Amino acid sequence: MHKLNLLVVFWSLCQFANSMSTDDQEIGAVKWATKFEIQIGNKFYHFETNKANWFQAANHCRELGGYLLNFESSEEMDAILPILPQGQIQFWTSAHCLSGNRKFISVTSGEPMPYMRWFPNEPNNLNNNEFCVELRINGGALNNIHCTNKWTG
Ligand SMILES: [Ca+2]
Repeated sequence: MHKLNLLVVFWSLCQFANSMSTDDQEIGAVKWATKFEIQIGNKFYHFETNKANWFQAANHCRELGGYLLNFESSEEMDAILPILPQGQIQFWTSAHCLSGNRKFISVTSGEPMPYMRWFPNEPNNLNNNEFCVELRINGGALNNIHCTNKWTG
């Protein structure tokens, strides 16, 4: 586990969704074990402690061979939350509405987000300028927020 040395940071939360056959999955597991060290079901996860805005986080996940995280179900969200570093921490998710129609699309799949657990009164689109979606560990829910936010601690 990485040492937490900042109170508020935006971190990247990448996934590698494994849709290969069982044999290939084992090979995939070895191949990805060092980069995507958390496995739940057939998905591998990795989080980064480098601060990044949403665009940087999305690109960084692609560089690693993964994508920013999609929550596909309530169960997946409940499973990953206790594993992540706890505190006033925000992780970027793959959800955005940059196309301007206020529909939240996954940059990972290009499809509407399969599951979104919002904080009460979210998504509020404060100042008409919140096009990306963060996961806040405190409260364990989603909030839409400015895509270029990059807290400096
Ligand atoms: Ca918001």
